[in-house]
Amino acid sequence: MLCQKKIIVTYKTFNIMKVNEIMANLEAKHPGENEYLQAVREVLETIEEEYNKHPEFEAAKIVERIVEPDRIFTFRVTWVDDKGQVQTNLGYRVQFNAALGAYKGGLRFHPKVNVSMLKFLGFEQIFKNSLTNLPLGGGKGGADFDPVGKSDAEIMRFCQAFMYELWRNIGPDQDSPAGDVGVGGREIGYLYGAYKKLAREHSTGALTGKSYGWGGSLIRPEATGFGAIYYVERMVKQQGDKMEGKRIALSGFGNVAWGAATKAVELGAKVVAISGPDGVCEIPDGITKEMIDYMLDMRASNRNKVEDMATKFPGKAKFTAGKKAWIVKCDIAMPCAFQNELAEEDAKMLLANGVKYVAEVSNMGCQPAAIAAIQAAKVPFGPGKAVNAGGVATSGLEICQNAGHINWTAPEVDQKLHKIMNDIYDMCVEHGKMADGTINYVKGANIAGFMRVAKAMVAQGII
Ligand code: 2IT
Repeated sequence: MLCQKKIIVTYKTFNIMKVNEIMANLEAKHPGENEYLQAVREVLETIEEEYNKHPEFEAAKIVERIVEPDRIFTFRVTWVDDKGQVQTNLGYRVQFNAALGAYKGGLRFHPKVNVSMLKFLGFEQIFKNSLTNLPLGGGKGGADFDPVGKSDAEIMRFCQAFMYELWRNIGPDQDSPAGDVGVGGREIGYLYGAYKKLAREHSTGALTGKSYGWGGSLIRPEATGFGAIYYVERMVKQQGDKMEGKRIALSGFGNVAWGAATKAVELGAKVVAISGPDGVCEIPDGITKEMIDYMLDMRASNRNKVEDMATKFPGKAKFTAGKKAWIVKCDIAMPCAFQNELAEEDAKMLLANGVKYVAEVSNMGCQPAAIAAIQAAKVPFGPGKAVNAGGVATSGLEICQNAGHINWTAPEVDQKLHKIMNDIYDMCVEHGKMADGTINYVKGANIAGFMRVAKAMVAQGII
């Protein structure tokens, strides 16, 4: 009797996660890795209650294990520019967690890339990939290489030099990178060519986002944006509302914003803003098919200027330098560019202008104070790891097609993508339903994503 009591007391006292203690340890161990610490804190705070109902998780120290990557590769990438000068960059691959499958996640080429950024992205990727219900572990990589202003030949030489190092650590059953900011179809082509030459095998599943015709999947380029709109459509329906006629402000003008704009227009919504590092383009009558096509030219030019849209379509798009997309009055705000791009003051401006929904399409696109302000105003908020999961989900479908040596048609892939997004949405509702009937999509996504990984880790033992 006494003994039993003691066990219960011990369990209650020690077998629970203490977020502040864990965060204090991580802050001491990884000082200055702010994005990574931000991403970890958000997940731990929202899963804490559910986690503590599972003593088997704490017994296996799941949280302490899941917050540290399995391993990180850091390597020097040296290449020769068009002037014949030798350039050196830093390349990385963070292999974060392989409980559910081989490591999977994009490569980001951007001058600000560092370990903290890739650890936050890799950490988010674990739960996002879990939400897709496909056998995908979590990883991320990239380099502090700036593609802006680089020639096509320079991009190719950089991708080849990057692969000299990375090729040994990737493969369809080991780790399969894809694109992210600064890495699109062209870069994946050069990366794959180099991989194939070095590895001496045509192993298409080693990279995703390939072009159609040599292993790429139809709908993969559109998938992140399409998936985001499928998710937002469910958020809108949940409120008894419809997409038709909604004014949408998107940030960025890259692959993700392009896909989202395409599907939004198809559903009868109006995209009234896109943006870039140079400012915002307001499009009062809504973006047209020609303008959406022109987004691809803007990306291919490597100029990184949204002003080009206003120059090409005078009278239709109005450029304002130095401002964000959030100054434009809209019903739905969808950050599609970079982490922490939507700050608290942006959220307040959106709310003052009557925004009805906010959905992150970029990874961790909103700052914590912005999310808090949006949620406090009872405006439905969709978190990136759920909203943008269509991209990696379709990468998973690309790997399936590669493994089976088959190509699915565009409607076949789109239908599977749509089902995956609907399932993710349903899981977020199931785990995010609050006592007052509202849905906390952040909580729902984190719990649903975490549970699958944690159960797999427990089942696979202490490794
Ligand atoms: O953030 C992401 O999910 C991506 N950049 C896509 C990753 C992938 O492996 O397709």
